[in-house]
Amino acid sequence: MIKTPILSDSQIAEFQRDGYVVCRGAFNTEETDTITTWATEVEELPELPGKQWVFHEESALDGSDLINRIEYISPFHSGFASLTENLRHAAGQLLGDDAVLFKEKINFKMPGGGGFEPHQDSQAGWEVYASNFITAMICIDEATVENGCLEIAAGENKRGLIRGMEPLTANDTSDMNFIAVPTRPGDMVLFDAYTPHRSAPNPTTEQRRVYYATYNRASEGDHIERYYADKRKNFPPDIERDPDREYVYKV
Ligand SMILES: O=C(O)CCC(=O)C(=O)O
Repeated sequence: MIKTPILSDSQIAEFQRDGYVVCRGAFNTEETDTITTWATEVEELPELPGKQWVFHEESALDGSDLINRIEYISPFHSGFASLTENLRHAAGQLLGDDAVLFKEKINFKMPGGGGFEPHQDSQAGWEVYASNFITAMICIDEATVENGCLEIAAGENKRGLIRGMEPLTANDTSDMNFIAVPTRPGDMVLFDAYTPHRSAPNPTTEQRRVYYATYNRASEGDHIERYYADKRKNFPPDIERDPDREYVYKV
């Protein structure tokens, strides 16, 4: 059984100040072991059209094929389906409304896996679905500065959307202070869709898996199916791709 995390008033105040909050030990060892087993189960599911969305990348260490991330998991895994329900409460506390799942994924960041340019999640065109989102990140493997933990710019979410459909430029971030947020398995980080964040590649020999579940206000609609249908047109999972077409990752 995985618990339903409930945020304290001080955690909510921290989020309101910084655009993110780190909840250390949100899940105990037993719960974290369960989530880790589920992540392995998802990784081992057959990769088929119309199922969970698997994206690959090439290792910067040896050129081997790596799993970069797996999205759209809950329809095919009851454990993650229950976890998305558990996380809905904390997301709702920060949204000030009932929360509804918008998207979810596991970022694997295997040895040689790439990092993420500084961006706000809403830059990926999310504003057509809802006005803001809360993402809950659950740490599966220890995330360190060395293997590419999250780095977050506190309070910069107050600027709103800086620019759509491309990551932040060096000019945008020149006066931002990105703080490394190392996490241990079972820690949870919540942030909103305007909070700039980034992470470095993983040059180590250990993988760095983290799970992300993103929610919007239920009063702004349930968009998960439309979101993935829209995304399928421009950036489908690797197994569904037309070999003659070029697909460009934007944000
Ligand atoms: O997992 C990470 O290191 C960062 C992920 C991220 O920023 C994203 O998926 O938008």
